Amino acid sequence: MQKSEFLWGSATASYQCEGAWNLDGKGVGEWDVFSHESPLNINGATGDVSCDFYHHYQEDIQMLKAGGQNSYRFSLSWCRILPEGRGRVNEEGIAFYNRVIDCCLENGVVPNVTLFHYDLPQALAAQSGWANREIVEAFAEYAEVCFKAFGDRVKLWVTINEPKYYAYCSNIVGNYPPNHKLDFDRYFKTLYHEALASAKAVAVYRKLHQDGRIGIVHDSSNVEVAPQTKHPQRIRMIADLFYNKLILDCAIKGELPGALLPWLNENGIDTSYVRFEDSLTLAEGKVDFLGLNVYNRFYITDYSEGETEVFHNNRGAGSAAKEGIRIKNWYETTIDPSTKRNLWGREIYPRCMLNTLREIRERYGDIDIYITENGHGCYETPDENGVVQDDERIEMMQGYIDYMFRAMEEGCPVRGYYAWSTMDLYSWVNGYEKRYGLVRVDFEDNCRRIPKKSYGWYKQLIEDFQK
Ligand code: BGP
Repeated sequence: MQKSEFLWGSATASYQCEGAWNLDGKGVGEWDVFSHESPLNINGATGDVSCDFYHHYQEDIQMLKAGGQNSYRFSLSWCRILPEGRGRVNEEGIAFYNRVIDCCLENGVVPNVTLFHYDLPQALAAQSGWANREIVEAFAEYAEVCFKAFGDRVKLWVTINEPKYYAYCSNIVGNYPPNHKLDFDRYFKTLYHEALASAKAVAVYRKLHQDGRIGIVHDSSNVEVAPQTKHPQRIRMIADLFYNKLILDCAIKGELPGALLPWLNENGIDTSYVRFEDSLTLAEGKVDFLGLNVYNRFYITDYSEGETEVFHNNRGAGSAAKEGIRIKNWYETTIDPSTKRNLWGREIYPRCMLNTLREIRERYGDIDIYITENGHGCYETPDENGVVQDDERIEMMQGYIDYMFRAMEEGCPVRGYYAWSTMDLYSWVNGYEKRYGLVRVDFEDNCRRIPKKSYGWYKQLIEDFQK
């Protein structure tokens, strides 16, 4: 691969940035209902307006280009395109994404488009969402509408963003809709249906012969076992099955991990929905590439006594809540005293970039990889000139990127890197105080955009790489 072919970009997701939640025929999404009505929306923030990408997309794409970036990763809102989740197509939704895609191409920016990034149409959520097998067909239909509408210009597709993290927050932590807590049956069922839906969409894409590439995005969940753990191999195997293997084996190898069903049965977890013919669906739906969102690792140790519990901090600095999980007879996440954490309790661990890339290569061979997200969330105050001097973000991202370069030197086929996020936007349940953007958004002043120090740093890094 030529250096000039490497994709350097940044990423957003529809619900987190578009706003325009009820404009131009958009249907209602699960997150609209949650953010408007649920007492579990603890920060009270919604994506109703967010940074109003719907009306600022030209400015955002031009700014991305001016920052030296040659690709933009974004997602489509399922209910903007199919307001009821299935059936009727909203032509105004199609027209909006046509404008966004054309604007990318006019600016020499490669669109990297995700079909599903957490925002399920409410009509489908009301029928048990991802826990209902019907979703698999519904997703394949939606994918076909998108491929036919945009596939002449979009050549890089992602089926689902972070199937695992979405299933985890919706069914184990309970902070994402539909807010089930510690529901292991529903967690695995959701993941299984996501794996099948992704495979079906890949098969639809191949059938249409559109001459592009299609992948899936996994939130990299590299497992490391703490010293003094009594059963390191056993708990590593369990944590890998829990976090990684279902999605990765299905998407890359086209099959369920061999150990999965016996292990679920042994643990009394429902598998009655698994059908023999699904193995054919998975075999026909292998991806062309893997996207990895790289933020942290899972640092674990034994846990045999005490109850199963989960902790999450969606309030940041104002909260004493921890981050982690304890699963009886499996393992618990623990703290490595030598590393730092952000104010939401997440470990900052740049080396997980290298460890993840090595592990994927060892397990799955030379599948092409895009780092589809990497970034740093923090509270920010602009200086007297209105500019955010986000040295902390720069230092952190540089650390992860250096480890990415090291993996590439070892031969790991990384094809692109996307910063999370293009500009400040809604952070799921955390609201707007936790900022990730390379560009600041002044939510109090008509969503005015002001590049941060990291925007210039990223531009320079890209230029240096391309020399
Ligand atoms: C990833 C999601 C993104 C984004 C990011 C930061 O898991 O794909 O949508 O939100 O994490 O997460 P948060 O905003 O919760 O800090």
